[in-house]
Amino acid sequence: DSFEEQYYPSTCLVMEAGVRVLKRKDPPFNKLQFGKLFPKQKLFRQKKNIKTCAIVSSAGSMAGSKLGRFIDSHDIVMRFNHAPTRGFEVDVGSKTTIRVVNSQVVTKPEFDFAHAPIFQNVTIAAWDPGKYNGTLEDWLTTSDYDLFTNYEIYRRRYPKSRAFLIDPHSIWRLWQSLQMFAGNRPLRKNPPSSGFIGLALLLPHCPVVDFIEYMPSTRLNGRCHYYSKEINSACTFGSWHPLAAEKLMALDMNVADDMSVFQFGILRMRRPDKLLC
Ligand code: NCC
Repeated sequence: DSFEEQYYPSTCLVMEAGVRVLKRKDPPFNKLQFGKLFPKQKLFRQKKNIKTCAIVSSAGSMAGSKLGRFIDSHDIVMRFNHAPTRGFEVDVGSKTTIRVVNSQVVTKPEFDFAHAPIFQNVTIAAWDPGKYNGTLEDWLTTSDYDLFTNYEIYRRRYPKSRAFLIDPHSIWRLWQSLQMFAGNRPLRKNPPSSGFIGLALLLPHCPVVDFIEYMPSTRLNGRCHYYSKEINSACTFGSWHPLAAEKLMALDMNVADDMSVFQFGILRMRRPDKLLC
């Protein structure tokens, strides 16, 4: 019937965006000296052994969650930007496998991307949206922030590191998936938040993804981050990123019950079967 014709699972839409990291063989980087900086390794070490993944949002309402042990029980733990674990272990855990960082964090001196311990001994996936219809060549000169300089410094300093750049085209494809989900409500043409980019990057690698405190739970406290005192609800509901649309789409992908989502703050998503999409 007409409902079935229209309905296409959101998980499939997110998978089809194909959010990915740039590889050496990708043009134009296969011809550029810069491309030699990209790690030869895969994003994750042993894909077959990955069963569960946790994504830890930086929301203020992570505070008091006591989900640290639960988070650390996952095979992969994803965090964002400079969100700390030290001092917050009970609520956010201590394990970090991968950090998704935006280009401000790579660039601005206060984050000290090339030296700060928080960015070492973890996989890094850095992103910058570039222009909506820009080529990858354009991106190298018109990125929002010049993440390339510090990326190069970092990679030369730690040649064995797994530090990747996310393909900006794949970020805009994810935006398009989001717009498809939102239907006739036009989204502002700003890239999704690191949280949603991270989800799309991780889902193809994980049969089960638990996204913690992305959908605001009953712990909602108005704070922007669990690691700062700043009160700012825009961090939760969005002002620049299309955050509300992202969260509605994530809720549409969720398979956990309301108790899990709204009391504990855990959204659960399953990687869709290839036959489904
Ligand atoms: O705040 P930020 O995000 O680092 O948070 C990481 C991800 O957690 C989810 N989140 C965060 C706070 C909150 N109250 N609710 C949430 O759901 C979001 O999914 C978010 O993506 C970013 O996405 O990279 C962002 O980065 C910050 C900032 O650049 C870094 O923290 C470095 O200081 C941006 N803030 C500003 O530029 C002022 C934010 O808009 C997006």
